[in-house]
Amino acid sequence: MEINDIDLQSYPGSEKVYVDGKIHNIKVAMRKVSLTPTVKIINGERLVYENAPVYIYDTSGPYTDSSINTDINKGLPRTRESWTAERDDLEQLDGITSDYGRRREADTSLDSIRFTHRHAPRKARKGAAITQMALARKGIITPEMEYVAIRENMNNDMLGIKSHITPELVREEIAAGRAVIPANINHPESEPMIIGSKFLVKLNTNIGNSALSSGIEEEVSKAVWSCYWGGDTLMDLSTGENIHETREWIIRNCPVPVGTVPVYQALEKVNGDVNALTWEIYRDTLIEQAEQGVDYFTIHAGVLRAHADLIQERLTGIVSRGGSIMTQWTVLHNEENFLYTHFEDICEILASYDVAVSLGDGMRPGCIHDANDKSQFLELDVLGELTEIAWRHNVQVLIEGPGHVPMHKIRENMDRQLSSCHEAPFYTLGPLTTDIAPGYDHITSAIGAAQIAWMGTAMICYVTPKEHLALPDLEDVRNGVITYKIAAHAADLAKGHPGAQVRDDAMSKARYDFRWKDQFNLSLDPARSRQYYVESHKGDDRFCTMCGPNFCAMRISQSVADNCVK
Ligand code: IRN
Ligand code: FE2
Repeated sequence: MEINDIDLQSYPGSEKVYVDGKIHNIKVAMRKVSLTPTVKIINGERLVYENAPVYIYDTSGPYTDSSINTDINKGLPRTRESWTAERDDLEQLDGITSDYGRRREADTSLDSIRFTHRHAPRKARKGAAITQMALARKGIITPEMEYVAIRENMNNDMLGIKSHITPELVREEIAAGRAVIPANINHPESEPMIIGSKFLVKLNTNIGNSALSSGIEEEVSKAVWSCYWGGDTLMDLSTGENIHETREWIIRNCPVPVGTVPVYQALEKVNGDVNALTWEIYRDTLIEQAEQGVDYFTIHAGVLRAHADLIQERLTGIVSRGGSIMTQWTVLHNEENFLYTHFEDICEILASYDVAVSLGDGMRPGCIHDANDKSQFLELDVLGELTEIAWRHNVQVLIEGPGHVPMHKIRENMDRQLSSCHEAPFYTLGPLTTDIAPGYDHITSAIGAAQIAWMGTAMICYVTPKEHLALPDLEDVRNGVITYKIAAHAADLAKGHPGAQVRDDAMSKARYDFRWKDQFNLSLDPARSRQYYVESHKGDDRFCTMCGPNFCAMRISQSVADNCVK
């Protein structure tokens, strides 16, 4: 499928609305779903009750605003640029200082697809502390902080639901390191979002070409598509050709924060030879990507030389790509991991652009057998050490977690993460709760993701049905995102996030009223729910083919209720 085939206007009954900030001159995007009225005939009298619209947290960006012309060759509007335009703690660079990616691609004659609008990147002035964490610690509520506070409260202001989520709470959580707003100053196309256990559970999607498949167009399509279905952040895990250019296209067209694993590109630069990797090559890659606008980096700095031998006790060794690369490097060189020894230098670079660090779990278990073993938890302790270093540099931190974990071992992961990593937000990959269902690993993992999110994990990394089997296509991305929206929302309900239940209640009422269109429009996947209904529809809207006309319990129960009114 090409990007043109994606029907981005296909959320029926919806319109894009914007809520104004009270502190800053910002407009927060939401999706408003208008509902039809409830109609009842009682004692021959026709009674009509209006149903209030429902506001939905919206990650689709300008693509679903019919008043904005989007063109992937030009990129999205650079809205956030004006928020920081006046700031004198930032300086404009003359051009891309780290030119490696472009030089290399010039050789591969990619001129025809070269991105048309390049922007000179910005950076913190020497000595200036510009990150969201630095500003929060100074007591400043930034436009980004106000934006996420409004965004998290979708329906609450309108419905008068009391919410404790205020711009001041956001500031406090960022200052304490318990929440992260990934917002590189060089990614002004992105709409701010927050990752922290007091906020809505977020989901990350991974896309990226490998050496074998996927072109730039296709990757951009997947990025837009994943945002459309509800992906809160997006990681570009490309490893093949044209990494720099693919990423440029994705970032310029992406309304959500973008993450990467920079060691993948560093390894490309030495043609896949782990032995030839150096700190200098890695450092230049960090700068190159930070200037492009990557919002968070997965950095496997907790993989230590001393832990390499422990993997012999495992059934599936190391399953993290970054973790395996760095472990191999420490063994080949018989030296400590340069990401660990240079962690202070890394933090200095990240702080200049406000790139958040997502401390990689290179030792995450890759099977049920290896869950919660020694190497996994030793690494977690190292991540806790690194968290404190990053915070000293005002760098925002996420902690990555497993992997494959059976249900009875999930709680220990959350408890240990909280105590080892000083309450920095936890970001887990599933976890998959069994190993026996390839083809269905979006489900094996969503079971674990829902549980760990309920326990306080702030972001869950999606898994698609193709996990362990193949590179996901657009349909897999859609199935993965929706499955993870379910896990995240189930956790939001269980955690009592203010207003989370508004959409469920509206759906249930529509179901009880047989307002089918409203049910489709309120659902996570309107197209699919509608399709299933329509396919077997028998002409009467007062039942579906599941129970037929005489056995619809809701219908029977309604006539009981209506008779009581008489
Ligand atoms: C998330 C939690 N633990 C791992 N992840 C994600 O796994 C991470 O953010 C990245 O997107 C992906 C690949 O990481 P490895 O295999 O290089 O560790
Ligand atoms: Fe796996």
